[in-house]
Amino acid sequence: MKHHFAKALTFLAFAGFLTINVLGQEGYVPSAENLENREWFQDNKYGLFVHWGVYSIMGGGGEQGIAEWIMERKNIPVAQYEKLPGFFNPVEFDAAEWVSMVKKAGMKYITITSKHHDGFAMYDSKVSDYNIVDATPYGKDVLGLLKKECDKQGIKLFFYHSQLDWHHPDYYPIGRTGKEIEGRTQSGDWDSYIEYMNTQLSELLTQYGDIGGIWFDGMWDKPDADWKLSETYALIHKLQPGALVGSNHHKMPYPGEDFMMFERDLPGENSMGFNNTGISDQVPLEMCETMNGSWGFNIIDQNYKSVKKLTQTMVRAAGYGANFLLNTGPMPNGMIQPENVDTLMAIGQWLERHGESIYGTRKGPVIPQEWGATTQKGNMVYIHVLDHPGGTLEIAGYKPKIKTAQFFDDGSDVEVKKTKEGIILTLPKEKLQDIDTVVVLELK
Ligand code: FHN
Repeated sequence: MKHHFAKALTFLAFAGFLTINVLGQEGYVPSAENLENREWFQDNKYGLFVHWGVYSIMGGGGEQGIAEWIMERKNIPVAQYEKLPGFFNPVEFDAAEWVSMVKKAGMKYITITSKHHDGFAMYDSKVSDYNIVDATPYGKDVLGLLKKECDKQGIKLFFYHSQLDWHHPDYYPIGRTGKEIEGRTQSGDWDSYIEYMNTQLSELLTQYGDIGGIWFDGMWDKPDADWKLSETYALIHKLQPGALVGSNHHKMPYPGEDFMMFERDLPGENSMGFNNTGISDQVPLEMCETMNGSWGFNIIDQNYKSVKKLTQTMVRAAGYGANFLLNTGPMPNGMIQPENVDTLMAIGQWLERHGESIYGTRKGPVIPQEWGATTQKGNMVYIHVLDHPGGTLEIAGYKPKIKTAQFFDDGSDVEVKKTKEGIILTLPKEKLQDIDTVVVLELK
């Protein structure tokens, strides 16, 4: 049945009735290395998202809600925006410092923008001079420097790569964003754009050794275009069979994608209005979140989420079996915003103490509820009580048999009663922790 359906689609596509543009890499079978990396990914749980580019110089232009989109939001003509690289000189950038901060934060990988929607490459690209090495006074390949340091300190590096491009002349017809930007292309060859993008991806996959994967974004700009995902995904998997491919297209994963991401929403939630597709049970999951309200550097955005809020979001994500990718927008001088460093260090301290209940776990026997979440590793179940006044906590739907139950923090016993619906825990008020009261259950 499936086979006939695929054949019919192929026929329609050849006959010109339909453009097959969303089916991904048909017939994709992940390599053993890829499957291993998916396990690594799920075990390691927590990474740093980095939105850094020439837009950082503008710091959002003094407006909330603007950062890496400033070219679009302020309709900066292409010719004027092209002056920005001339001012980009992040002399304080210190890859070793970034990576050791990441390690102290308890993060295990970094996902950094190799190119955002403005089309500027943050690495040494040979197919366009519109890159950090050729077009800025800084002249150094920050991705290369970061990769070397990541290798040294045992951190994996992923690249965020925007498929949407407000700068490239072959990104034509233009999509639904950036229509008012003066100087954008009036004609162009879409196939050449895809070739350009694939060549940049080949550079990213061959110039820096093994990378963690590619985090795509921007397909939503032209939902009906033929993105030739099959070609792009096959190329990536050929060059680095272990690299994980994911795309922020806000749909269920297409064949050839190795993980699924949720932007500023826990899996299954849809406060942003675009995460309404359900949760894949085929590939690892990841949720990304900002520390304030911006991805890139915004000089006035002081809307910082608390350490408690972010830690609890990470725990809830883990309760869905999802990774947490927490974002920072480095400043134009190359330093991480000090407020972000403080937050990262505080979450790191929590993880240093409670990491056992997060790293190496998968989602637990009960999906996240108002009161908290559960995670599981082998015969250990971790009940994360995040929001509860103390007293009795009924966990409906809990089934596994329990041998011992203890508070993670002081090892004292927890009273557990089995009921028809699940279990009831007794949580004396004095045992409650501000961020997360972890109860460890050893299973029979
Ligand atoms: O437009 C981008 C945005 O700038 C940022 O990169 C986020 C990160 O998930 N994704 C897009 C919006 O969906």
